[in-house]
Amino acid sequence: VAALPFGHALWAATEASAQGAAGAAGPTTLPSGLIVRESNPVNLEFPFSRLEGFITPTSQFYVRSHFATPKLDRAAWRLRVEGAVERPLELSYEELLRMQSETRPVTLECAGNGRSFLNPPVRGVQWAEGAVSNAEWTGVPLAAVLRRAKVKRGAVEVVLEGADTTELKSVPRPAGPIHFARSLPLAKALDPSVLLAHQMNGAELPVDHGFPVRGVVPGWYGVSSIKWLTRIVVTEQPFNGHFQTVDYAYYERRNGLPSRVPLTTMQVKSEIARPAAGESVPAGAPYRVFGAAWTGDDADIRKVEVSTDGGRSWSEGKLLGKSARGAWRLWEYDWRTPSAGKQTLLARATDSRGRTQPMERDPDRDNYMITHVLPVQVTVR
Ligand SMILES: Nc1nc2c(c(=O)[nH]1)N[C@H]1C(S)=C(S)[C@@H](COP(=O)(O)O)O[C@H]1N2
Ligand SMILES: [Mo]
Repeated sequence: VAALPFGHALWAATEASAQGAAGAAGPTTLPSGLIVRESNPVNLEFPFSRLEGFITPTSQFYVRSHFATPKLDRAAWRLRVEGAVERPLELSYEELLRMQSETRPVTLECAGNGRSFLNPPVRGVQWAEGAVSNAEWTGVPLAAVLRRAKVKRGAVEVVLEGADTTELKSVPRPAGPIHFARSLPLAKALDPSVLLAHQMNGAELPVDHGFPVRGVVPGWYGVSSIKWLTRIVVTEQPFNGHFQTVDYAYYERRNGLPSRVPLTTMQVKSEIARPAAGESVPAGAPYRVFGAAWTGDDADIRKVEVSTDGGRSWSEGKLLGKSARGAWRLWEYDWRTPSAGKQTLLARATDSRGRTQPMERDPDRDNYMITHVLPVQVTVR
């Protein structure tokens, strides 16, 4: 693998060698094309090189589950709303569905997406580029449920808790089982775009995606979009649960002090779907480079620049469709391929807040938020 001007030689690896620990045989692929990263718990990757349309078909949407999948019964399911509220609630599935629902496209990206390209390797599921997908979600705004429960003055956060449980093995750990849970600051919880979703792409949620009801938090890493939602707790103190501050957190330097901060908003990022790493493309011919780009809340993608010469020169790609905040934007770039040889393609996105993908990995991000520009090496022949 050729050295690149910015000092990393990853991504160019083929699927098999990018697996690292998964071994030479490579991962299993399901009939839908999903790549099995782990089967127990279920962790399945969208084959990103098969990106076609704006909406990811449900059968191809990545799955990230930490513990055994809870099989919940619709009739017995209840959503409890408690804590710092005037009127604690217990909603049945029918009661929730009687409330006004909205439908919006939202991209979920796992904060560990792209982890297999880090060198040296870091802990966690070894995702390539497909722990990201975009679906149309239908659900009741969380804000409407919170209004019913009447949030007390002095409330600061809203914790969403799933029905799935585990006993942690690593220290520090509390005694006994814990649920998967994450909090949102009250202002984010009241943002009308945050949904308690009961449908995905026009059908009931599949069990792996959180049946019967999950949170969908646009613009935030997937971890906040709690599946198998059964409890909402409004708190008067910030929540410091395991998946809030120990895991799914990183060190941010504040006044020179590394401080533990929960992962929240997605960082600006683009990925090339085609050509795929290791692909051969015909020489001296037109080739449509194709991918997707996304960013965090309150911003849209403004441009995607593409380099087909390892970063020496850059040209603007074309953004496709319309911008939908919280959802990815597809893009393309018409490449006239050169004569035979190895070529390195790069894509770099910029959002409406002027934030551009970094060329270098920030080591403080440890095993999350992998957004630096990654090379895709292809053979022109
Ligand atoms: N209850 C629960 N919610 C969860 C998880 C989980 O393991 N349990 N995983 C989270 C993570 S890390 C991600 S990236 C998204 C993935 O959602 P998906 O499986 O529908 O793609 O769900 C989030 N919500
Ligand atoms: Mo995730």
